[in-house]
Amino acid sequence: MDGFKEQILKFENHLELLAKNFLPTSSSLQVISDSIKYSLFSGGKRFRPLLCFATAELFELDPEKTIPLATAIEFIHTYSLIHDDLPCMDDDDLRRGKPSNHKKFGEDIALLAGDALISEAQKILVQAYSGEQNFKDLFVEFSDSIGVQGMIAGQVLDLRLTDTNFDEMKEIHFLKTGQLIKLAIKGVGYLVGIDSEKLNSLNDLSLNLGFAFQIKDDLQDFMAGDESDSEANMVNVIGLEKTQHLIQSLSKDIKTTLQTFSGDPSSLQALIDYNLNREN
Ligand code: GRG
Repeated sequence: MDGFKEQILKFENHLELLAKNFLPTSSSLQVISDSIKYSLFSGGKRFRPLLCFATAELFELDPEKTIPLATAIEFIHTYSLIHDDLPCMDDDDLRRGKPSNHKKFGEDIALLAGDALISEAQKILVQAYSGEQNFKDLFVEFSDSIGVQGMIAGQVLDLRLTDTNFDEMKEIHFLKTGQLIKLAIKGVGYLVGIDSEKLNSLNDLSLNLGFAFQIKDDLQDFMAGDESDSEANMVNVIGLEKTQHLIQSLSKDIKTTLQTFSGDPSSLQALIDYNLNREN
């Protein structure tokens, strides 16, 4: 991720300033501020924000213009992890090697911290982009991606489906992980104002990237012997070799599709390679 150091630094500074401004400071509300900060600043890779910045480069848009979008998506990502760890969901005591949010602050506060991140994300988008021509489309895409047609649907299928086959697993990954990755890439497409054919192309390649991102996680969990009972793992469905091959072929196809755009895809391609080689 070395090539992205400067952008990450700018983003972290932006997040810290924002957190200072929107989080309550009174002593009686300190606990919710601490809970939100705990999960926002606990070593996430910022993969989705980086996708926003790299997509901006593809379309020769100033990456700074995408910072509010990147922030809103990182807020939603953070909420989804807090809620995913709750006892009623995946019931995880650890996140990023540290106690999960509810372990540290209690289930009540963890639930509310996640909720607060959703409403703040919506406000960030409205404040930054409501004057843009494609704002309505962007906001609908945002709501669908995180809602019951998107990430929440993926979570429900993951919780309820048993003995998942390949197609079901692919659907879960497209919904649960793919939707936010799609939003990071396609969201920038709305800001740039690209035509619907290009938006569709971004849609498909980013869902495939989300799929590749999730099965890379599955692969790592499998290698570490860390497969939670409630979450399906692709390696158990198609085997180790086929999973490795699938990540490679998805990544190759996405890179090829990126070359059909007229701009410079090198930053996005670097993130695809980063996913192939990442160890966390
Ligand atoms: C409304 C209760 C309720 C739930 C909302 C929880 C939820 C729906 C969806 C869960 C979505 C989820 C946890 C998907 C997993 C996606 C994934 C691969 C997470 C890890 O992403 P990384 O590796 O995380 O980018 P870091 O730690 O780097 O930020």
